[in-house]
Amino acid sequence: MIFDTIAAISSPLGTGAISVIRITGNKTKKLIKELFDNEKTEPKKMYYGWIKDKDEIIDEVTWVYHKGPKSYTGEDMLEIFGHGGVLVTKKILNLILSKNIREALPGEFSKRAVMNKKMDLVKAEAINELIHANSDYALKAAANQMEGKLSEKIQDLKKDLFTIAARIEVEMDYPEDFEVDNFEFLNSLNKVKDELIYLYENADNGITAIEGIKMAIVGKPNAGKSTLLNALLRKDRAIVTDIPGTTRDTIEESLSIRGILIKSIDTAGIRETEDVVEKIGVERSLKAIEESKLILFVLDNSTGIEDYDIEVYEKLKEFSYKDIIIVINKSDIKNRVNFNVPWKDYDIVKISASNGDIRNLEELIYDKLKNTVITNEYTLTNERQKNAVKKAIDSVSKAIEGINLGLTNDAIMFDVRKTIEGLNELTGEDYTETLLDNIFGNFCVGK
Ligand SMILES: Nc1nc2c(ncn2[C@@H]2O[C@H](COP(=O)(O)OP(=O)(O)OP(=O)(O)O)[C@@H](O)[C@H]2O)c(=O)[nH]1
Ligand SMILES: [Mg+2]
Repeated sequence: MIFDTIAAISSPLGTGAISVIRITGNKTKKLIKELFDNEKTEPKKMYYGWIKDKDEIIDEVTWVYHKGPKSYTGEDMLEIFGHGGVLVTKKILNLILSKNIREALPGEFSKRAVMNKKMDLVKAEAINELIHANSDYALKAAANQMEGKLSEKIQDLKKDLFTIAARIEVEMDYPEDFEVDNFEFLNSLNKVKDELIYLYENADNGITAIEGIKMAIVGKPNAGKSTLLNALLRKDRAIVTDIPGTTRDTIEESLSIRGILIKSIDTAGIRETEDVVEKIGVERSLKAIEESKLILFVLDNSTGIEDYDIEVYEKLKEFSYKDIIIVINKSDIKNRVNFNVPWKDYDIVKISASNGDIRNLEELIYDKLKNTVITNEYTLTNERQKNAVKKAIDSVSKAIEGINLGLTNDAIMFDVRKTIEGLNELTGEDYTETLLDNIFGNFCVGK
């Protein structure tokens, strides 16, 4: 496919040692001659020289030319490594753009790589997920997928489906000469279905590893919820005071507990109140509970169980299907009252948030969540992939049902083809411009 020539700054824009500018498209080779005093264009060799705009020196750079199709995008490509200043890098880009070259859209290099069949969509998504990963499990999930085993598996399944389709076709063309072997078809289709179901059922682990797990910190005012958020983050993010009702709105922050990405929400203390602002805060706290998978219900060791705690407990009853941990905070203070937690339905752990003594809580959270983020090289990592596999499962199931019901070969063929289409959607072989724009629109510019 032939596209126009595009350029972008591929390194983060800021002051640094080196900046990278990338160009791809068929004007690349001509551009090298226009930009550099050194015109050599032997591929994959690093050259050194100056970039000048007429007589004005812009930067001293190195560059590498990649001749298509042996490049990231599959087209002629140029990578220029300049000194990492914002202004100088922008100047180089502007000079390139002045030569009738367009500035690249986000992810456009990777989009071209997919359109030029240098990689499939699954791998392109994995690269993007790898770049954005901010926890070990997310990184592992992305790296696993980037390795390409999932793509290979999909190609194998497609091969099986093509073989079945070819056999059905032969039978349709020569019905007298061939006997339909339903048993063999069913066997192959069931094998494909089982493999797809395995992918589908494990997809949530990949999605959770990448997207993180929502965790709400709830409890009565002054229990120490904001102090706990700060302790988990190891920084002073939320305002802490001894005045009950300090946190008015929910505060969401990402953190990592032993490599698991957690989106932690500090909430306003839950209590009956006439204060309008606080009331809204309480409503938002309840919404945070609804949205979260894990809930930390914080109690205050220094006060013992109070009516406010009972109020929170009653509210949480509706959510008992979620993971709930009762956290007894301020365990550094000797409690004056007899402290017995009457609720035995949840795990209980003692901490002191203000002393940073939260290790046992972190261990418990890790134990509860670790099985939800374990991935392997076949794990899907986003909803788009999961939906495509679901479509394929539905179609292969229909094909199997069709054989069992003795439907015509035509009808079965239709569903086998639909299954292949679902898999093509997964790997991006059947793409629409809108689908690719949606996906690559979330990428960085220059990737
Ligand atoms: N001794 C002791 N004090 C704590 C601990 N955790 C929090 N505190 C104190 O308890 C008070 C309330 O803490 P916050 O973190 O603001 O409590 P909160 O639950 O966020 O309160 P609201 O936002 O009002 O609902 C502050 O004075 C904290 O310093 C702890 O582990 N030990
Ligand atoms: Mg607070």
